[in-house]
Amino acid sequence: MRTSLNAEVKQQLSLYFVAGTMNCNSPAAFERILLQAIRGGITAFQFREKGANCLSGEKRFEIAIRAKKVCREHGVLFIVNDDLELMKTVDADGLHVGQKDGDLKTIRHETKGKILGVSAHTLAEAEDAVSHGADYLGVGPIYQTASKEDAEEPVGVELIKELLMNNINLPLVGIGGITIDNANEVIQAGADGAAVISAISGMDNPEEASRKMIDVIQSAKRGE
Ligand code: TZP
Ligand code: MG
Repeated sequence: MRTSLNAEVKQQLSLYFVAGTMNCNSPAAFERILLQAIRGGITAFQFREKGANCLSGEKRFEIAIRAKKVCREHGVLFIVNDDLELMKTVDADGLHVGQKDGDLKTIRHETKGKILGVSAHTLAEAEDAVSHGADYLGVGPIYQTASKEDAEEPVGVELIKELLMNNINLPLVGIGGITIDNANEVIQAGADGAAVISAISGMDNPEEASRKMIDVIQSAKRGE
């Protein structure tokens, strides 16, 4: 059961777009960019509405519902960042949590039947997430990022290699500073996918950026 879920999740996490309205300047731009990213071929989306200028309450809920709807219509996985209640209310496919987002045992219990992703920045954090039943790991920041205020120091693709050498066999998604120019390196190191904010949301043409990125990732996965 774990193994087949793993294989499916590995494919679904190939190009994982992460964003909230604050990454896109306005709620309207957020919805437009998400649709463009979907048209470009993203395979998963994480609704990460946090930090300065983020929406709360009813507005947050409404935009999450619409984002989930458009993801579902196009077969894109819809994950909510660090908001268990929102994940449940909108019936998302899963939840993503960081190291400071609460007790993993409780979170795993509360996300039964859903995909649980956990951010890991060291081997010890990865092992802890595995032992608590995480379904995939967000590994990073791989490179320097400007999109997360409290980001840890970049770990490089070496952490992905280290996790694999230590038999961490959950789906691994690199995150942090990943662009069209280095996505190849992340997949070659053994990651199953790349998660990006600015490489899609910060582009003039998010659809084209997504298309080029998924092409690079799929080629790297085929070993080309
Ligand atoms: N977690 C680790 S780095 C990061 C998050 C949410 C930000 C990634 O943004 P970008 O623009 O793809 O570097
Ligand atoms: Mg968090």
